[in-house]
Amino acid sequence: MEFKLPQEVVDIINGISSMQIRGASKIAEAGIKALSIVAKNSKAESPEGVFEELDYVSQKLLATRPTAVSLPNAVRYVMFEVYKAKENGLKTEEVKTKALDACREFLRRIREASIRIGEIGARRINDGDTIMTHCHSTAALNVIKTAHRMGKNIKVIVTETRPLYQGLITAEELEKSGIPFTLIIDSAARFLMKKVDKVIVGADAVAANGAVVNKIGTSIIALAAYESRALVFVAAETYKFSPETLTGELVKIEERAPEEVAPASVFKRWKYGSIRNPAFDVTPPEYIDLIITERGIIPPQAAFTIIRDELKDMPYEFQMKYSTYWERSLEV
Ligand code: RUB
Repeated sequence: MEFKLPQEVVDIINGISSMQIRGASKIAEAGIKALSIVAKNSKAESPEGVFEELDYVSQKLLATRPTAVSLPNAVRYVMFEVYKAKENGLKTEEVKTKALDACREFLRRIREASIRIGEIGARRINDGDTIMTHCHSTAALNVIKTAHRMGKNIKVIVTETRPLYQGLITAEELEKSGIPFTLIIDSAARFLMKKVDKVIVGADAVAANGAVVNKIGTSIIALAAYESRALVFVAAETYKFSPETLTGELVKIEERAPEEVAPASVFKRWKYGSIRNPAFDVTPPEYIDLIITERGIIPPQAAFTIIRDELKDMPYEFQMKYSTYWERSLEV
């Protein structure tokens, strides 16, 4: 069934796919906002109707970008609450209320997790530490900002993060917070690693074996840190752990347009050449010292237990229905 989505929801869907809205937690937040707008404006006259409308927007949201697991986890949480309400015989308006309550609850979880990660992670930062970070991660930055607020004297090395330069967003935030930083090109990461005590990055997904999917280049930085005996910390809310990886799927790595890497006027002339532009890569658990979650610090090998707790009583088919593993049409 097709529905006419409110313009604000269409804008969110387009905003995520065009990366105006970006970063795993911001993407989840925007997805939840879209679901709550649909629930609020729903004209459905049956519990099934409410479920179908929300399912429709969920599928569109899941078509936007495939890698940040925060989005399917957020969608799945809300849809499971709506599904249970419908199955338990609640009335139409009550199902809508359940949907809105679930949206509010997940938003609260996003906000609280972010603050808690800052507090927990900051305790592991020492006075005088030099920290390298990659891309722009709200969670990683919260650790750095909280450590700074605690009075720890820290310096940050920020990679520019080609091709879209999200490192500049990080640099601007550090500037506003009065935290000393140095911006470097991505390929200078190993050259400067000897000055680094800790690498702190965010995550788009954490797999059941503790591997971390994050912005392309993260795995090279982790490798250089390992070689140089600098510690690697990943700041990741528990809603970034991927239940799909427990049931055999791999996290899908988004490949973006070649125009982000080189001008079309150049590569369109090439007879022999092509461009690849993977947006994320996978850092194996061996190169990660710890993952900072809002429930505490865990070794990457404990990722499985977080995922198992998240899934609890969710039916397998339901879990699969809201996985980004499946191809969907983005057309709205
Ligand atoms: C962003 C990125 C971030 C994670 C975590 O990639 O890789 O490190 O999403 O971010 P993109 P946060 O810019 O392609 O979305 O901690 O803010 O959720």
